Amino acid sequence: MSDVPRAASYADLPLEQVDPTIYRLIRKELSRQQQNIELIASENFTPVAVLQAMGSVLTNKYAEGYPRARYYGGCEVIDEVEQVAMERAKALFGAEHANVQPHSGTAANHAVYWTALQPGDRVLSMTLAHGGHLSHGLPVNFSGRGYTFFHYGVDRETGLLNMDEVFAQARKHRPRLIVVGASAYPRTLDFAAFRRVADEVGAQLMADIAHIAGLVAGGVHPSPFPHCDWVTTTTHKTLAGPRGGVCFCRASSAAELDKAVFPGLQGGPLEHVIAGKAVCFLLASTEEFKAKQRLTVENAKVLAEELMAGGLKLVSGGTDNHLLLVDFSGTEMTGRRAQELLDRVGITANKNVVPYDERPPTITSGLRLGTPAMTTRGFGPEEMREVARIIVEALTVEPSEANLNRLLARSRALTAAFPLYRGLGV
Ligand code: DSN
Repeated sequence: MSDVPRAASYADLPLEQVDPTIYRLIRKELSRQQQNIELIASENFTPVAVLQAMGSVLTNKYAEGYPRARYYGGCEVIDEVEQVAMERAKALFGAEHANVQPHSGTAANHAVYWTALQPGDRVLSMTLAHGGHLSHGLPVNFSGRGYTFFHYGVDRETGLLNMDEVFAQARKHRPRLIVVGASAYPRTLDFAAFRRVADEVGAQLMADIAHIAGLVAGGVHPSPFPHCDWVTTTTHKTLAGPRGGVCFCRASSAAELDKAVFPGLQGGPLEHVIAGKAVCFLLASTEEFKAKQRLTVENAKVLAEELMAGGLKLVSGGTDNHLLLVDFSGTEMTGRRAQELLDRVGITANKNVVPYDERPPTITSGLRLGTPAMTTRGFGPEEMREVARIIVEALTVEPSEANLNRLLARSRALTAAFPLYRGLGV
């Protein structure tokens, strides 16, 4: 018999005892999330039920393959988990086929390119400089290296996508695939109009709805279905689920897309995350979630109006969705300085390039703000008005210690009134 007492085995001990360092850091991050006003447009607070699914024993299981076609034994339970996730994803969005294995939104995009394109093929997407995404053809990204991307952007005057420009670019470059989707575009995407462009030039159409998936599920943004041949998303932004990706396609492309995800691009799926996705899809089909999506948009409009009333300029003059972009072009303020000032007063946001920005991405002339996380937390229009006032003051008052501390106290008062993750063990 071993002389190591069974009770001393780390396998059964809680994190707090096994690794006090990591335990303390998780507690510290929990406290940061509880105290601050979170306005990063791509972040959210996932429900405890999703955290539980992700922290479960499903993390132990290898399951390369798909339900009922795996390369490992013991997958009978995992098969059910993944099947539930797939069925819920399809039902939520009205899709013919869903692959819930992509580890991220970028991986989901990679899988669609891998399926729909040959290396070097021409693709048309929104430029990152106007709100697109790295995986929509940035030269240093796999997408820009593997395929030939051309870009459309927004009008300099209006900050809006101009479908005539999209048409013109499509006619000029004859892409095999057109990508519609953005990570910093505050307005509604017209998927039907993109379909017409794609049909005119004989291209396939892919929507990347990572940012707006929750709004689509909640019925407050038009759906990319059935207009798009391919749809990708993350599950952790407006959907408020676990960090991960999903891709959708028509039934006729299902086998090809599945082959692209596995074995094309990934090995073993993260079944604990897939379980979290299943929980997220269930919750996103509830009336409570839909009401939150409506409030997310209303909160963004209130935030936009109050910021403009306070003298700040917004790209496109407002918002239709969950995010807005403050534009400091032509002023002394930069995105980086604004992010630092807001950090100092307990508000978390990110600097962001604005269309036609003359400053580099490390500085920027813009600040991206989003309402999903604080709406999940319970903020309504009244709280968003106070948030806007704090932002305007933080960016315009003399940044003395006294002024900034006064604003910090006001933002702490707001978060204290809306407890987050009460009673969470770690
Ligand atoms: N990094 C994400 C965002 O903040 O929008 C996009 O992947």
